Amino acid sequence: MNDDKFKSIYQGIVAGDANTVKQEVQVAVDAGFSAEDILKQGLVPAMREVGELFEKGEYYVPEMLISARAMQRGLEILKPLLASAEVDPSGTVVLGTVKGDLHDIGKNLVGMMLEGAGFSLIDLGTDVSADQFVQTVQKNQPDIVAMSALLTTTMPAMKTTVDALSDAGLRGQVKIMIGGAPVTEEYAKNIGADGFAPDASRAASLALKLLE
Ligand code: B1M
Repeated sequence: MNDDKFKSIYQGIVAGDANTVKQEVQVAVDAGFSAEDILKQGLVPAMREVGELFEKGEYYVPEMLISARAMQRGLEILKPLLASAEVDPSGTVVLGTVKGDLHDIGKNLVGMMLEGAGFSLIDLGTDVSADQFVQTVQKNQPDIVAMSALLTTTMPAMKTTVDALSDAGLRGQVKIMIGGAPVTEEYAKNIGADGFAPDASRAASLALKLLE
């Protein structure tokens, strides 16, 4: 259940009203609410409801897309607050949503929190193939490869990428972390990743831990 103080943000996302979301997020920031509270109590639960409406057959893909756009407008305001790193670079992370998967809101949040934790970020976007991950690791020598997947059907692309990094002789050079709604700790272990995080803030803590 969302908190009353973020009701208009919540309703704006569910209704796909980007202007209201943008305006109300700014109002909440100006009123002194933390970016994390606005995100966790307003935006994220609203997207959860959008998913539930889709499951019930009350929303279709266009409604999900419009709500996602409204959420992106709110995130644009929160981004500088979430990613206000005041520390030296902790390392470099290559981030992407795996092949076949176009969901990027959670991945973008993970990127913001990583930047906030002081990481340099190479964001490859969505629908990223194993080859693209391999080539980016060869070229940029990051410390961590971070993969997101939101569909049960695209999760296997995480294993394909882990295997491709091994085949290219790069597995020993990078840590691999994964996440996304259907992903679990157990799955991470099964495919040979180094870690799993259930949300964006824990993704940042995990990344720091992996480099200890
Ligand atoms: Co899609 N979709 N979608 N969708 N969509 C889901 C994921 C779904 C659960 C909806 C549902 O049925 N309830 C369902 C997946 C079912 C499944 O596989 N189990 C689904 C489906 C079926 C589909 C399509 C197949 C629909 C269709 O075409 N018939 C299609 C697939 C397209 C494709 O990718 N090839 C599709 C399309 C879309 C849109 C394009 C319309 C849109 C995405 C727009 C965009 O991202 N720019 C969309 C949306 C918006 C959703 C829901 C409603 C919301 C996703 C979201 O942004 N959540 C989603 C339902 C839901 O999740 N409740 C749904 C908010 C975000 C903050 O959370 O992404 O989970 P999340 O990220 C979290 C954590 O997971 C974690 O941290 C984030 C922040 O805390 N995390 C990581 C994420 N990545 C991480 C990586 C890490 C660590 C943590 O380390 C590297």
